[in-house]
Amino acid sequence: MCSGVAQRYFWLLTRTLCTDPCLTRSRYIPPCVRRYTKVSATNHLHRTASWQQDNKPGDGVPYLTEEISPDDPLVQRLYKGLMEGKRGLLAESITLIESTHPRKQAQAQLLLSKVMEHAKETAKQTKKNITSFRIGLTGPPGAGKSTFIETFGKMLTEAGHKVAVLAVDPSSSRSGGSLLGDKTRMPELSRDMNAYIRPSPSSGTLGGVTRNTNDVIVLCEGAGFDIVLIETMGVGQSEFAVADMVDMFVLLIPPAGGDELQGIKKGIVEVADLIAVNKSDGHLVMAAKFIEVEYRSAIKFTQPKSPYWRAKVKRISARTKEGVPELWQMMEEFRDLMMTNGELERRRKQQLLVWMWNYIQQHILNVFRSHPAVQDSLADVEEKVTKGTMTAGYAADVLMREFHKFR
Ligand SMILES: Nc1nc2c(ncn2[C@@H]2O[C@H](COP(=O)(O)OP(=O)(O)OP(=O)(O)O)[C@@H](O)[C@H]2O)c(=O)[nH]1
Ligand SMILES: [Mg+2]
Repeated sequence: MCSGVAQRYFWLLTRTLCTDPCLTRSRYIPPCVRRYTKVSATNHLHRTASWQQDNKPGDGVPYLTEEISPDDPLVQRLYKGLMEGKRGLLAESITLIESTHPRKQAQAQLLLSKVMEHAKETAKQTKKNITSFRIGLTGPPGAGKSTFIETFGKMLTEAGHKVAVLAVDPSSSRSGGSLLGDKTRMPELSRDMNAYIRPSPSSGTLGGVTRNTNDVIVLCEGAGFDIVLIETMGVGQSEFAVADMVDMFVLLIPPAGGDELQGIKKGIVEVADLIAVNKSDGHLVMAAKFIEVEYRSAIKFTQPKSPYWRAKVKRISARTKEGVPELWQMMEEFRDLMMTNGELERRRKQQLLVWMWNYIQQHILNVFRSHPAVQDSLADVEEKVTKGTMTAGYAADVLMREFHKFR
């Protein structure tokens, strides 16, 4: 969430960058700037000018400058594989959209547009605008998310669904990923032909959620996966980002209170449509009941996200499977209700706009942060802010001024 100050400067920055040649495709760097490089006496000015030259028009959206044929052989092959629901080709397609190579990005955009076109056609024929169900799952480390996905996923594939699991892990960019541990906790599901488990991407933004996660969902659905589960750990900001890309958001908590649940942010309870209290088995049943009551009363004070649905709390055991079918019934009830009153479609449309602005915000911030003039002053300004010798607002002014001076 942006603070007021950050929003103010983001707006200023947006205005600035709208006239920035780096972001305007038709305007290249004026010759005066290039000449400036030659005559510049200081290293700083030289770096500023070369930064502008390096960031040629179209940067950040390189595929806009790449031309590929509409029947590009790679795209044709992947598209055919996706339509046939081949998991290997789905994995290859996801790798393609995660690539930062300009040509591959162009191919990825073509592939995505073909998949989306096909989805539109299917919607027209079946008269159903939404044929998939996107579920976000979050919970603190050790809550039993992997165990739950194994139980839940198997139950769904046995009922004839095709389930895709996308892991979004804020720690993956630092630790190299927790996929190995997760896959061993989902031994049956990872062998299931009707399930596809995608590890967390190695480079993360927004706390592990890459800008591609949205596109990955589209690909999974294109390959016939009608249930897409997106798992994230209840730390960082990733769960809020995930909540903006799913139809339903589920919070899984262990039967523990106080200190053990400190990792869960209060805000998550507010965005959850369903709270599952896991491990309600054996000697933990009493503790689970206690937590269930506690959360039921806590959600009474939260503002419902939708006029049609109030968050619910359900005790389950991912280990014994108890309560899991009933939890699925609640999810189906939610989906049907939201579908009938058109809220699901409205949410999805709204989410696309949220993501478009997320991309823009990220890109613009990157441009600002990587600017040499900003980088030169950053350490000093940050130190002053933390020491209390400069206010945050004034510090932002200083950095903005530096940016304006040499842009
Ligand atoms: N008694 C009981 N234990 C469970 C249940 N579900 C998971 N566990 C245990 O809780 C521990 C953590 O389970 P995981 O499924 O790995 O939890 P996680 O949320 O995926 O953990 P991270 O990936 O580390 O965030 C394991 O030892 C599981 O066996 C359950 O329903 N009942
Ligand atoms: Mg796990």
